[in-house]
Parts: sequence; C-alpha cells; structure tokens
Amino acid sequence: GQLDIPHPRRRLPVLGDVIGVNPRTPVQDSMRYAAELGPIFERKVLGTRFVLVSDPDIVAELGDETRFRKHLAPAVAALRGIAGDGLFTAYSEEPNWRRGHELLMPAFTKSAMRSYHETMVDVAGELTQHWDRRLEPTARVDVSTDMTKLTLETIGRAGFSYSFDSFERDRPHPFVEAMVRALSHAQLMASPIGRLTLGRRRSQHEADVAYLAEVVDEVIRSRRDSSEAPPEDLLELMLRAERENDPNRIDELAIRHQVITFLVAGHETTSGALSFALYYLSRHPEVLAEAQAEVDAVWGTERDHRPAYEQVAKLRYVRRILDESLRLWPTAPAYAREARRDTTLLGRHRMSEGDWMLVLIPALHRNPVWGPDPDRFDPDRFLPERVRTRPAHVYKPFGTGERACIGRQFALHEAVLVLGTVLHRYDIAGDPDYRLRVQERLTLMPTRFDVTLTRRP
Ligand code: MNH
Repeated sequence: GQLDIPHPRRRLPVLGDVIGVNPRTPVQDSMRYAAELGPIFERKVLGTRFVLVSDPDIVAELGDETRFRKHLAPAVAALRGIAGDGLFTAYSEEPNWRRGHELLMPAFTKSAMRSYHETMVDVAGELTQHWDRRLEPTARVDVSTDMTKLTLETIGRAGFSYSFDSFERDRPHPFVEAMVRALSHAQLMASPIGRLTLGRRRSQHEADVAYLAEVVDEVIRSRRDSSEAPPEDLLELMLRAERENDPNRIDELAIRHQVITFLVAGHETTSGALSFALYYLSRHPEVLAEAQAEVDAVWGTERDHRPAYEQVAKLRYVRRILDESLRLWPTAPAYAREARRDTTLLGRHRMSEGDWMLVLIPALHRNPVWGPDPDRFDPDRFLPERVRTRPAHVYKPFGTGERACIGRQFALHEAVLVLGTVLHRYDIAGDPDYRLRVQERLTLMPTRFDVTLTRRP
C-alpha cells in the first residue's frame, strides 16, 4: 500500500493549509508541522502540493543516485532568471552542469584550500581591524552584517580576485541588498500565497536582477582589462578553458551564470553559519571558554598571531561548534529529490517518475535519533566516537550525492579560521534579553543579533 502521509489538521477547502503560516517563514512553519505531524507530511496551498521528509531511512533512499536525482524545488527554479544553468540552478541533465562541475571541481579539493588560506587570513584581519577601531574599550557589533561583509569579501577575492571593499563601507555593499531582495523574491514566488503579494515588487525585482548582472559584468570586465598575468582563480579556470578550447569550456553567458552563482552561494550560507555559531557562543559561556582555551593552546596567546594553514584544522572543538550550529540551523535548509523513474520508497510507497520530495534539513537534524533533547546545543554530539556510532543519514547540511555542495571544504576552512580568529582576540557577550529571530530568504540568517566585544588580554 501507500504511505499514509499526514497533513495539517486545519485544512481549508480550495485554499488548503494556510492557517497560521506565513510565506516569509516557510521553513520555520514546516519545522513546527514536522514536530506535530512527524517525519513525513504534506503541505498543500491552492493547487500546489509539497511533501516534506525528515526521516533518516527516507533520506537515505532519496540519496540513492541510481533511483533519484536533484529536483529544482520551486524556489530554486525561481532563481533561474538570475543564475540560469549555473551549478546550483542547473538541471542535472543540462550539459553545462557537468562541464561547470568538471571545470571548477579542481578548485575545491581539500588541497586547493591551501591556496585560499592567505586570502582568508587577510580578510579575517580586516574584520578584526574594523572591530578594533570601534573599541572604546568595548564595541557592540551587528553580527550578521559583519559576517556577510567578511564572507562576500572572501569569495570575491579568493574566487575572482575582486574586492567589494566591504570593510570600507558604512552600509552593506549594494550587491548584498539586491541579492537578499532577490532571494526573498524567489522564496515568495514559490508560494501561491506569496505570489499574490509580489505585484508591487516587480519593478524592484527587475532592477535587482539587472544590478546583479552589472556586478558580474564588472567582475569579468576588470579581469579582461587587466594587463597583469591572470591569477589562478575560478574565473581564470573558465576563461582559460575558453582560450584553450577545452572540451568542458562554457560560453560567455554560462560563465556569467557561474560567477553570480559563486558570488551568492559562496558567501550567504557561510555568513549565516558563522552568525548562528556566534549566537550559540554568546549563550553558552562554558562552550566559549573551552573554545578559547583550544585556540590559545593551538595558536598561542600572542593575539596578533597569523595562523598557518595547518593550524586551522587543529581547532577540533571550534569545528564541533560549527557542526552543531549547522545541525540546529542548517543555513541552506532544504533540498529536493525526484524519482528518475517509477520506484517504490521504503518498499511500499509508489512514486512515479518525476515525483519529488523535500528534505527538511532542520527537522532531520532534530529527529528523535539525535536523542531525548534534540533542540539543545551541545558540540560534543560531534565527538568522533559519537559520530562513529550514530546512525547514518542524519546529518546533511551540505546536501547529498553529485549535486552536494561543491564549496563545503571552502566554507569549513573559512568558518573555522574566522571563529578561531574572533575567539582568540575577543570576549563576546550577547544581550541576555535577545530572543533568536531567524530571517528566511531561501537561506537562514539570525537577525538583529548584536554582541559586545572586549579585547582579551
Ligand atoms: Mn553550498 C550546493 C549548503 C557553502 C557553492 N550547498 C549546496 C547544497 C547545499 C549547500 C545544501 C545542495 C543544494 C541542493 O541539493 O539543491 N553551502 C551550503 C552550506 C554552506 C555552503 C550550508 C556553508 C556553511 N556553497 C558554499 C560555498 C560555496 C558553495 C562557500 C562556494 C564557494 N553550493 C555551492 C554550489 C552548489 C552548492 C556551487 C551547487 C553544486 C552543484 O549542484 O553542482
């Protein structure tokens, strides 16, 4: 027989499941449904139906590449107007997906991370200078705004040898503002109710899309105009393939789609991950103290120490803090999988070719397999012996299979380095009255979250 897929109790005729939900918070609404309805449920609004899963056995099956592949969820498909067949928004059978993947993969191996390290340390240094200038002798900083400056600057320079001058600006770079609006727009486009609210915003959206394309053109133009020897970066990999007639070369438009893809995917989720980690550190003084002790032990107590490449992966506890933050708030919170052909899920649930489901990652990460208190922040869940003995397919912050995150090592090296740098230099304290507010714009981001910094002796 078929799986019995529950749905919200209060379902209205025609409209469907609209009571108590908001097109601006689809993930947090779905997390509440998952807590109530269990690890597989359905949401229906007007004619649109979503099936959301957070059961490790189902997630394991959906990860079987012979039977399933990436599906472009409506919110991801809504980004095609911006990112076209770039890696993130490409259909798996589109030729440019494999070409782009083959072309850019060498830039994301573990050993390639060594070449980004010095740039990452430079940018982390600009963050601490920016903060040091504000100390008198404490400083209050808006965490997500500054983490976004840092991660945009890092991908700009490491990926494209292009600086957004993020730390020389009072306001975020207009690229960030246009991107956030464009991502929010895509999220609303994916919801039948959200779409109703978009009418007035059309012209703003068109202006944002045009502006994002302009930034990409400027990044590419500044390279083509440069008389210097080309730096080894993502853009050079694509331009060289073009020059040398590489079988995986992609055309001008496809290069632009990759540039916008990496500028967005390469900073927004890492910024959120760093922001959530700093939120939890500000709430857990004992975790903060242990992390600071680790950084001091590995990097020494000279506060201006410039960490070597090898000194980043040695911050095992800092890494666990990040892993645990990404468990509770995986900043790319869902991925979709579709059946390549008719198949049966869990041996009894028929799916036709093209049928798809969304993996709701925050709910998977809070599934009962995580123990009696899955909402509690505890980095020790990621101690090696506990990782070894826990069930498989319960932790998927970077997705699955051949369409999993290409930037995983990049994000982890950057985030551990930056957390280490911040904890090494400052004590951080959150406002005890702050209650976590998570903004959704396809990705997740804490908002209006400040910390107070003090230099450590
Ligand atoms: Mn990333 C795909 C999460 C950092 C570039 N990323 C994905 C997917 C998830 C994800 C989940 C799979 C989505 C899907 O199946 O539809 N990514 C993250 C998280 C972080 C992150 C949680 C940081 C933390 N990602 C980065 C960074 C880069 C990057 C940094 C680039 C430098 N990610 C990508 C690209 C894809 C992707 C490109 C699409 C890969 C493909 O489909 O071939």
